[in-house]
Amino acid sequence: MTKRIITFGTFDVFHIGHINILERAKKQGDYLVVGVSSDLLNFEKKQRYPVYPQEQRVRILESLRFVDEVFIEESLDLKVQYIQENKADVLVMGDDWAGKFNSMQKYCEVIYLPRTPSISTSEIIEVVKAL
Ligand code: C2G
Repeated sequence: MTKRIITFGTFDVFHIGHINILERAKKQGDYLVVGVSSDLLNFEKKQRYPVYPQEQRVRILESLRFVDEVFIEESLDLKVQYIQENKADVLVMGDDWAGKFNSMQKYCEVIYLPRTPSISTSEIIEVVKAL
């Protein structure tokens, strides 16, 4: 049976940390679905709009060979719905979210993978600003 994986994130200013988590997420099963935070949801989470608009972030993710399907995540409160709609067997998140999604264990397996050290969208924005 096909094992379906789901993961979520903004994936703004796409970088190697994003590649690493998506590649490792795909290795947990056979089919990887990615929920990309909408521009508005990112504003709610981080009090700023992403650098890349959601249509571009979706296109970048869709072009990766280890990503099978992409949808827009409109709200953090719809996790259960997204997991069920996508028939996800496993939810994968970076360990900056460790523990935060344990309530989803009722619906699927939940795995937190270690983040890639020393890189983040916010740090890249700071570096570019300082140039
Ligand atoms: N990530 C990583 N290593 C980094 C940076 C990010 O493994 N150096 C992972 C994060 O842990 C996350 C994914 O890449 O699993 C996407 O990161 P963000 O775009 O920062 O995601 P975030 O805005 O935290 O959104 O519903 C959950 C949220 O939508 C997650």
